[in-house]
Amino acid sequence: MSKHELPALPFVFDALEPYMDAKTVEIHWGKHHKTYVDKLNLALEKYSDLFDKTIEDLLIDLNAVPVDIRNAVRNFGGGHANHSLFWKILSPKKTKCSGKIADALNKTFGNFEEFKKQFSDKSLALFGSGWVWLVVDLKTKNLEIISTLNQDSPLSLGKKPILVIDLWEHAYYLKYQNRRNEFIESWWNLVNWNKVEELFSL
Ligand code: MN3
Repeated sequence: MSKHELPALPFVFDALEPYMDAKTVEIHWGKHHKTYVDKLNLALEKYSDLFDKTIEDLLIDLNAVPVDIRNAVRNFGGGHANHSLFWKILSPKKTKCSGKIADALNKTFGNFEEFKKQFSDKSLALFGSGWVWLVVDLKTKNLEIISTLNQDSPLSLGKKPILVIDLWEHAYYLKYQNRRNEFIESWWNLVNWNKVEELFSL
């Protein structure tokens, strides 16, 4: 049994400059993400046997979580899992979409540029705070672009996330203010396609 922990960043704070500034990364990870982890642990204290479950297992079956902490697990647990993936698929080094994921994207969307356009359009159109994802539907095995609001996780919808952009204002406001389109365009430079391929192939 162990509490959930804030995962170490796979890069230093200023590694994603100029696309994502050091201050934003520091606050986003060290304050926002950390708060989700802390509040998740606090909620689970009442049902400490749930510390045996991974955050993924908790989110896959929210109905198995006691009703009085279900919303806390959905929000804070979702926040923890979503951010953990968000950091994992960012890289200071430019990578190229290739291999199996490139083939699958071509098959589903026609070509990479069309995928990128649909993903960016959905990110721009999202109203309020939330996330846009590339997921594998666990039943059909198809790739899909979906959005979720607040800290909802695709895991709770029967989908496996392999790529994600955080569209809460805290993810970009310091550098981009209201220019969400510029943040989205910059974010593409940071995607770690090697990691996406790895998640896709699991
Ligand atoms: Mn965030």
